[in-house]
Amino acid sequence: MTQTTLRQHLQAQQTDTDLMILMEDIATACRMIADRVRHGAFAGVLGAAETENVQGETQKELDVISDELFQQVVGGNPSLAALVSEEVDEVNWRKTAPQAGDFVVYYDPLDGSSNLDVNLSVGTIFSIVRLNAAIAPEASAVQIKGTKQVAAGYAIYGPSTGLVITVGQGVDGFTHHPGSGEFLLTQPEMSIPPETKEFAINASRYDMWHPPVRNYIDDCLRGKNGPRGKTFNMRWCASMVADVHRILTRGGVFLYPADAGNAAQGGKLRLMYEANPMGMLVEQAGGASSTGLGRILEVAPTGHHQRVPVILGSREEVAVIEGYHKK
Ligand code: AHM
Ligand code: MG
Repeated sequence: MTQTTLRQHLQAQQTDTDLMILMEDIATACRMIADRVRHGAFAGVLGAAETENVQGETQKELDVISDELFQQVVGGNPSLAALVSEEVDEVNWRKTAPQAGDFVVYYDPLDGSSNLDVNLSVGTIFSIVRLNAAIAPEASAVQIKGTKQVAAGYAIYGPSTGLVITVGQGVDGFTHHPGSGEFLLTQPEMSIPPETKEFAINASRYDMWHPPVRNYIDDCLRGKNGPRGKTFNMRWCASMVADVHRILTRGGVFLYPADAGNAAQGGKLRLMYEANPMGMLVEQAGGASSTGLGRILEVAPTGHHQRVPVILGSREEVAVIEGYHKK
């Protein structure tokens, strides 16, 4: 087993010290969230809290607990300008006069939390942008394109706790080592095969899909004798972290398109703390991420809880799906 710790790895990549400390704070928050998730059944916190988040979704108690932990641990970082959380309506400003060099962290403290009571993998997703100029602390100031991310990643709370990160130099996977408490490098240089025969989509929404997505899936399902000329496998975890982790490990494509049921909102998944960080990770691993019509990282945000269609994974398959959209 490699003994490279998260810090040693970030130092080897010559990561700026402020960014390294911020990433370590995020890793600490994730370790603490992992502990709460693991003890959730004993503490009786796997159920719904009596609240809704800004998207009108019922919050799980652990959603709220995870968000509080993240705020406590990461919110104290001295280089942090603001936190933007899936669970909190307003931008959480940590500085009254953010300066060039300060960071904005966008995060989903517990993604896939509908899987908690059935004991499937969930995770924490984060995206980090560094300000290149002083800003006034207004919500519009955090509407920054995904191309400006300096780092992104997620923690996955599964059979083991993993941490997958990029600081723009490829993607590396770590596993929490319970004895030492460290995240140790276990999956260096993760890369996504360009081609695949596996897709992930919530097929119960078939009736609501727009023609490009329906035609693409129909053609995949026709197998060897259909237009794609190969048999496809299907997976759907209903937990984006788990689906993306599989794609980073063995390839595949993930789709959560806009459809007749969610088009008014722009899709289901959120741009700034779900699509952008996963998009950066996938691109850094040699894959592609698209709305169907263009690169996710190029979407100009209009709100910090904005939703977008998400198609990501093996780059040749993403290009095929974009082709169905252009037809
Ligand atoms: P959440 O942030 O409220 O957990 O929602 C995001 C999750 C993703 O992890 C997952 O891909 C998707 O919602 C599953 O949606 P569905 O329940 O429609 O399958
Ligand atoms: Mg989420």
